[in-house]
Amino acid sequence: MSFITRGFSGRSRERDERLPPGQTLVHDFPVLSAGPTPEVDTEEWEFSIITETGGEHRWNWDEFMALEIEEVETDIHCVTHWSKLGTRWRGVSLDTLFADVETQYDFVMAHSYGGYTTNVPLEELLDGKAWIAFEFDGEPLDPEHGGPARLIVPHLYFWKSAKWVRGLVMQGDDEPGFWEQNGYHLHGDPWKEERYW
Ligand SMILES: Nc1nc2c(c(=O)[nH]1)N[C@H]1C(S)=C(S)[C@@H](COP(=O)(O)O)O[C@H]1N2
Ligand SMILES: [Mo]
Repeated sequence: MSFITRGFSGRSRERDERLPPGQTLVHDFPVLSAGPTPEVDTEEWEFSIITETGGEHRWNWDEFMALEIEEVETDIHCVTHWSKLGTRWRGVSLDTLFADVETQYDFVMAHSYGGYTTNVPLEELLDGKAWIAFEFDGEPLDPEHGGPARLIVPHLYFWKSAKWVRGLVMQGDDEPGFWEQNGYHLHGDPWKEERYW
């Protein structure tokens, strides 16, 4: 892999171009959790995708680790106005996970250990736009940041990136998840400032 980090030490104009409107750069990694950190060890961890026919695709930790693993370098943007540039992750692409999934439904509800949910259109998860990540910055993902594994959907506000993710359920309608029921935008594009509704 290459270690070219754009932005950090780059010219400030490039940095500014990577910051969506209303965002401020941080260099630490804030923790934002709506509740306590669930304890999930990899022995009991499972991840599933459930379709409208009840069809279920399920992976335990070992099966998951046997999938194609990708390195991802990306900027992340929280609706509370912080952004972090050039974050490095390892994980499995949603394209890989959806390869054998047959569904007519266009929406996904992500479910986490601990009960958190968030809704995302399926097309926002495919074509190299989302991963289930288990490493951050070369280390196993910290429990407080969603370890053992979390969803990352970096082109949407970071509340869509469900920590401690345990599964995705296909949905016919774009029903609101946890924060969306509490006033956050259904979609959450940081470049359009889709913060609240
Ligand atoms: N399960 C779960 N996932 C979650 C949250 C949460 O409270 N629970 N918070 C969301 C919000 S609002 C943000 S900004 C990011 C924060 O991730 P971090 O704590 O790793 O910075 O996780 C998102 N995913
Ligand atoms: Mo957030």
